[in-house]
Amino acid sequence: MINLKPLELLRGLVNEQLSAAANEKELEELRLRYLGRKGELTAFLKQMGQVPPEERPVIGKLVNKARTEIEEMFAQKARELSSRSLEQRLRAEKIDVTLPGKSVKTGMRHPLSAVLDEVKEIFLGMGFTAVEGPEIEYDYYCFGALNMPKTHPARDTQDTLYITDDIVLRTQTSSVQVRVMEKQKPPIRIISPGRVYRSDQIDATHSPLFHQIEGLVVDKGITMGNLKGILEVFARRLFGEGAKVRFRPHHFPYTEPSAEMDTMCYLCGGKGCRVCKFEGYIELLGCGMVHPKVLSDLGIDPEIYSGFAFGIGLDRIAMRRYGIDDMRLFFENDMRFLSQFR
Ligand code: 2NM
Repeated sequence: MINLKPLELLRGLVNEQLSAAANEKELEELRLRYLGRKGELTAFLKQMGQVPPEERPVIGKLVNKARTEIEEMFAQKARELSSRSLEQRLRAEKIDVTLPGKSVKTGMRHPLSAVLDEVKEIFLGMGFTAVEGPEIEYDYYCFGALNMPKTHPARDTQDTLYITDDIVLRTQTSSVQVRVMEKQKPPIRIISPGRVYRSDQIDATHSPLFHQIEGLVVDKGITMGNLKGILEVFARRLFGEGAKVRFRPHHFPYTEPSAEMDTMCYLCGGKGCRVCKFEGYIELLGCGMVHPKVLSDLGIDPEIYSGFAFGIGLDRIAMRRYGIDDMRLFFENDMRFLSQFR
């Protein structure tokens, strides 16, 4: 008869030593000691040969049960260790997801660029093409070709910045349109955006550098009606479908007739207030039918062709659009100002 007592002892011993095992290495050592080929349990099982055949089913059952239990103890311990090491790793690799992230600084459009893009988009949508030209310009393109001879007051050094006697910083982008008319036969339908310069003292509403977008249409049969239609649509696209405009007679040397277009005051809606100086309307742009002399001097026959042109100051539109009361803010590159236009 085989003594089953050692099997009981073995089970207790394994249980005790397993609880003491601190890591996978110690566990593996124990596994070899008890379950390995030369292990103690294996040795015990080998004694089964000595058990008389009639007792084998009963003894075998008990021994197998003990083995299964011991194996399960090992498996249980292995699970414990692996979950403990996972826990340790999670603790060690813990990150604080509530820490504030590093924000990526993205740029933003300058308010003048935003307004320029908006105005450009409106005219490009009506079939205009944008053309650019030099900011340092011959006075011929800036004045001479625009019906402003040497004696014209606009050419006074009080108003214009001169590089040499006949080279200036352009005072309007009409110079670009002269260059186009000089080279290109009608039909012409262009806008010319860009920087322009005047010899002005800097204050809240004046700057020696400012921004313009001018437009020019030359073709057969162009009338003042076309001018009014295009510019009214422009005002509605810019300020909303309810925008009201009015045209007032004006004078420019290069257009005849000339006009200024106003939009109804955004603050008082036409009643009159401080913003519109009790006019009810605010000036938006200058415009007119291109003077026949300007056309003919550039080789465009005014008996066949006619055209209209307009000039828009972007800085003042941007000031109105964003409620900015000092033009100098546009040019000082102060991030506290610029970062408000995201
Ligand atoms: C304005 C107002 C009226 C204008 C005229 C021309 C050109 F080249 F065709 F003669 N370009 N732009 C023009 C007309 C500009 O700005 C206030």
